Amino acid sequence: MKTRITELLDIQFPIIQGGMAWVAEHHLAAAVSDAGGLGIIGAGGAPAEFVREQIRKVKEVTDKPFGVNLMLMNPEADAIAQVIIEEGVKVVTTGAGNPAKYTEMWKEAGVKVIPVVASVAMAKMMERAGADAVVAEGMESGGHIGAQTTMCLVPQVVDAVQIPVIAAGGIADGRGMAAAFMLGAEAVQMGTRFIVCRESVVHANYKNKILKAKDIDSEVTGTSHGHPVRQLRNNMTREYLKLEKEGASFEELEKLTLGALRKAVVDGDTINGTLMAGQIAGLVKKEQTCKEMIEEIMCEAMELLKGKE
Ligand code: TUI
Repeated sequence: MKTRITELLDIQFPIIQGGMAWVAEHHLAAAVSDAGGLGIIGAGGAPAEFVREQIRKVKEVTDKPFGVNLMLMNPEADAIAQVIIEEGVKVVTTGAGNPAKYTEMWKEAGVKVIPVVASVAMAKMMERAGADAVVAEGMESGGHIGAQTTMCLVPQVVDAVQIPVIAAGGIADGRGMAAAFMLGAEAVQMGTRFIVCRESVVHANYKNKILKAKDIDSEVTGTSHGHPVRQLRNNMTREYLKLEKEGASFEELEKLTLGALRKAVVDGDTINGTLMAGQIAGLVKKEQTCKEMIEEIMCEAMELLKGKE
């Protein structure tokens, strides 16, 4: 399948792996890129030199294009923005903020810039700043989210900008991909389904929570202080939401979540860890290799989209 995104990124399939903090490390990124999608290293809150090592490890095992996601709240964001250039990374996606201050230097270095946006206004601003494409991410997604749904956001962004749009949020199979294409998207970004893939180093306890999740099993914490985060319901979310309801301060709530994503991903602590996942977790029922997953999704989507162009 050819779209402006497959051409822009020189990839076989218009499937991009979300830049999930802790989850999107070098094994996963390399496996997705090797399978013909775009693998992404998620910088999350990691130090710049750690990100450099991750980039080098992907380059050691694959010649295929891959990207880095810069989470803009990372205190080392400036340094990571430089590392991306120094290491010759071809594609950068950004999340949780406005990457305007980096776009010029990335463009000059020939890096393709794809900000994740959660509104039409942000998409237009990113296009003006020189972005090559945008990811329009709905609030069905896991992790840090905006307020619009994928179904409403994607077609409005598609109408508002000339650059190609990648849909994200609530997509985990060929039906979701086909639906996104009907809304005008030219690729999809998926996170939750990739968490459970065989090459993902995420602890088995976390994977099992996703595999067993139902439609209603995610919860959004942090709305009261403007940092909404979607994750699977557990002791941590119950405690967090209770404190939030009682009017706890941002600092108090932060204390509760400090290191909690690592606890979930690395230690498999499903009780007090942060199990970031999208609403689509209820649809994710099996562990597969990235190649099996991508090929299955592509077959389903192509079948549904046949004759639609
Ligand atoms: O960034 C994400 N998802 C994330 S980042 C993350 S790391 C984290 N860890 C612990 C607590 C909180 C975060 C986990 N998940 N998705 C992309 C995304 N970006 N979603 C929404 C946005 C966004 C929101 C507002 C992008 C731009 C924006 O505009 C802000 C501005 O400055 O105008």
